[in-house]
Amino acid sequence: MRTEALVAQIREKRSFLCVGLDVDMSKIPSFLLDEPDPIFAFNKAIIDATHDLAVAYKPNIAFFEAYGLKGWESLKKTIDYLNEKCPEVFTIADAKRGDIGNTARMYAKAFFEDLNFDSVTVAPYMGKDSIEPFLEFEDRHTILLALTSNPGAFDFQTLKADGIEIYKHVLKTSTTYTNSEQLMYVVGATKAEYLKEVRKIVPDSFLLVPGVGAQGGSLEEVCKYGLNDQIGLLINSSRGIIYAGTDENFADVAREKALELKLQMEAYM
Ligand code: NUP
Repeated sequence: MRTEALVAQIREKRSFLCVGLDVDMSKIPSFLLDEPDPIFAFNKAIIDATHDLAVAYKPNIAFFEAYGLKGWESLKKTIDYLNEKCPEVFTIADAKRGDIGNTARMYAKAFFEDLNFDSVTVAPYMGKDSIEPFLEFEDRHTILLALTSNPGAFDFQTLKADGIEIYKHVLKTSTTYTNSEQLMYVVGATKAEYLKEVRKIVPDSFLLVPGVGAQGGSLEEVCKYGLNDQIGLLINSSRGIIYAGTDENFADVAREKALELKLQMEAYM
């Protein structure tokens, strides 16, 4: 998907909500466990209930890999369903890959060609030759981890090298890569005040912002510092939406939570 199409969808839906599909079998309503594919049944119900409110969906690959071959099949069914049922939404494989060039190219093929995701998250630690193979794929986006939402982000990402923080090096250096216009960046909602600095380096880039809801990040703060004139934000909530309800009406409750966030976003647009 091209960035223009994403921006058009945001303006039409008046939302920049990303719903995270982090399916944990121990947390889904128990009646779904009788389904032949409980993970897909859960995702389908969440997608059906929220796709007019959300502009992006982000399955976290760990939650599928944890269930082996069956989990991978559920992932394939989920992305196929998204691409067929709501082709306008932006899809994110939250896989946090990163490896030497020829291996990176295989990761890119897996997520862009085989599974047909619009984007994939990539860890920048291994540098240019581990990232550029993802950028070779036209109309796909590569979402680099810049400043993550977890406490451990301060172990390395905010340390200084040559006088500036490592996350700033990630932002600055990556803008010199071939096809860097296809880059987006992860900045955690729990680090909203850093968005001022982030926007000085990448004023126009889209940012994927996880960490509102269960991790305690503030939507208001993120919007205050992160919005740009193309909106430029995809704000993710996973547990706060998908596990808000626990019984037969879980999808309706998920919709209510998604609507709450969407209405707040609309007010900031
Ligand atoms: O910095 C990051 N923080 C984060 O939580 C980068 C991420 N990709 N994530 C992911 O976003 C995390 O792995 C999970 O899939 C989602 C946040 O979920 P929740 O806290 O809204 O439940």
